Amino acid sequence: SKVFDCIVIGAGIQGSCTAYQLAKNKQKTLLLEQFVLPHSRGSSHGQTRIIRKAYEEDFYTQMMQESYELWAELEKEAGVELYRRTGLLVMGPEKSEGFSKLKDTMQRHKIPTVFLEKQEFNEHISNVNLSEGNGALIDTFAGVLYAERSLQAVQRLFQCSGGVLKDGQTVTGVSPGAVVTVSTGSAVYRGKSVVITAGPWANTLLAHAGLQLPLKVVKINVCYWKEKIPGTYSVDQSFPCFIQMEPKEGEYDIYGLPSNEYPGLMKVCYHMGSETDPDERDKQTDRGDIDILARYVTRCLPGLVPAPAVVESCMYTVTPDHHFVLDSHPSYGNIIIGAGFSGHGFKFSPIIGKVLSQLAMGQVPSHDLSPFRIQRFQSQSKSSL
Ligand code: PYC
Repeated sequence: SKVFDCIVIGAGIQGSCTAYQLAKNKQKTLLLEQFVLPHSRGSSHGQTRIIRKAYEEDFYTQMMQESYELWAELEKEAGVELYRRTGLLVMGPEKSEGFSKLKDTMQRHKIPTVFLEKQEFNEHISNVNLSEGNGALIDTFAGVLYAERSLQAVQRLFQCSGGVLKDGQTVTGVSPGAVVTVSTGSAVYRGKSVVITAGPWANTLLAHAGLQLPLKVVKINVCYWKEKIPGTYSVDQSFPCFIQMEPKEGEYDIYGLPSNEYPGLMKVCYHMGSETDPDERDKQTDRGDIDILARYVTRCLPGLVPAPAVVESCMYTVTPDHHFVLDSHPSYGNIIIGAGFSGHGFKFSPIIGKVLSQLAMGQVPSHDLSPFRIQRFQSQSKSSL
């Protein structure tokens, strides 16, 4: 049978962007997806995601500089709007390490930012109560990515560049070698390299190649809250996206996006969930996160009814340090892994696609990937590898 230059396993946003980069570079590329497309069973569905440069870590802010350029290129190539600028309001305990680091990173990289004192906050941001002791800033070029539209656009561009996309193909075997053999229930494919971007199924796939990563799959309750007065938190009223950094000790961030997919409903979610088997996602019914959100909405977003009107489901695949895995397999250099996006990878997908494609083509990646190496887990937990 035909040997592909590369087989990408998993057609979520990371795999689709990787496959597109490969096809653009004239690589004969096969993109495999276990479910029939489109679907809502992974981590790339839903209408919107946040795009921002506001990060604590320099390496994410730096990668986002190029990611914005690649998103703009994609928009042009696809001929559809993928990004809408709304700004991002970040609120967090003023004296916390996280909020100070984020402020420093924004300043060091000269990211256009507005710092809001309490009085300015009250003047400019209506219908939000800033928590006691919290500081606030606005990442002015942040906004919303149209997620599902982006995924479909990238897959379309991939196919227009000569790429082969096969959905409804569950991979049942990966045999390493100079040419890697990938088996599905119905066919056997061969590739000079393989990229595994299987999201919550990363470890299921990696088991075929003798590797397990310390990944935790969690179910996210994607909650939409009704505006008491329609339009209060809408993009048309210039309401921004927001991130509330850890509202309380031991809690995770809360984030929100102005009403969009459901007019009159605003998306406000908790940045963590309870562990789940990705094949049995809907058996996880924990709603502890919704209780935290309801208390936050009551306290800080008084224009919303404090009980979610719609709850949808998504999954995060979380690493112990919440940083991605972008690396080659430690024993097989032609098996490339993109995993553990920990609920904040979508905005990076064009740049992630670029660096994973570079690894698959045996090139030196154009970004420093040292924060994303598999080796970092070895000192933490030898037994998990
Ligand atoms: O990384 O901005 C983000 C984000 C928002 C919601 C989930 N991730």
